[in-house]
Amino acid sequence: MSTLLVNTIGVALMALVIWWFWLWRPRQLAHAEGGAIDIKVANGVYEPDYIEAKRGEKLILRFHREDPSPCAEQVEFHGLDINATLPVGKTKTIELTPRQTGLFRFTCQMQMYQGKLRVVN
Ligand SMILES: [Cu+2]
Repeated sequence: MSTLLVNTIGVALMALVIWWFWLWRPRQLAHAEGGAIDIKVANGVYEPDYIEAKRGEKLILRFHREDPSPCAEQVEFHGLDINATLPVGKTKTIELTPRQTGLFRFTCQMQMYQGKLRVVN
């Protein structure tokens, strides 16, 4: 591979990293401060789709699935080994206590629905 190509790929990767960690802003941010967070599942988006939580503190997420399509049926928290089936028109409560900090994605089984959970100290 030419040096130019390698450099171009390197710059592109750095741009991606910068975008991902610094420039990307969630559509809606919800802070877990002792209370439960209500998440609407409709029209292909979680609302809110970005949740901030503290490490070691219990997080209560209440999913309200309005979308009847099978796509929205499951929610999976990647890296946290949590998944659940969401009944249509009912509330599904997921409780978790994150033990490590980081950015964790939560998605439906096909990863059309996308959300992020950020765990901080
Ligand atoms: Cu899906």
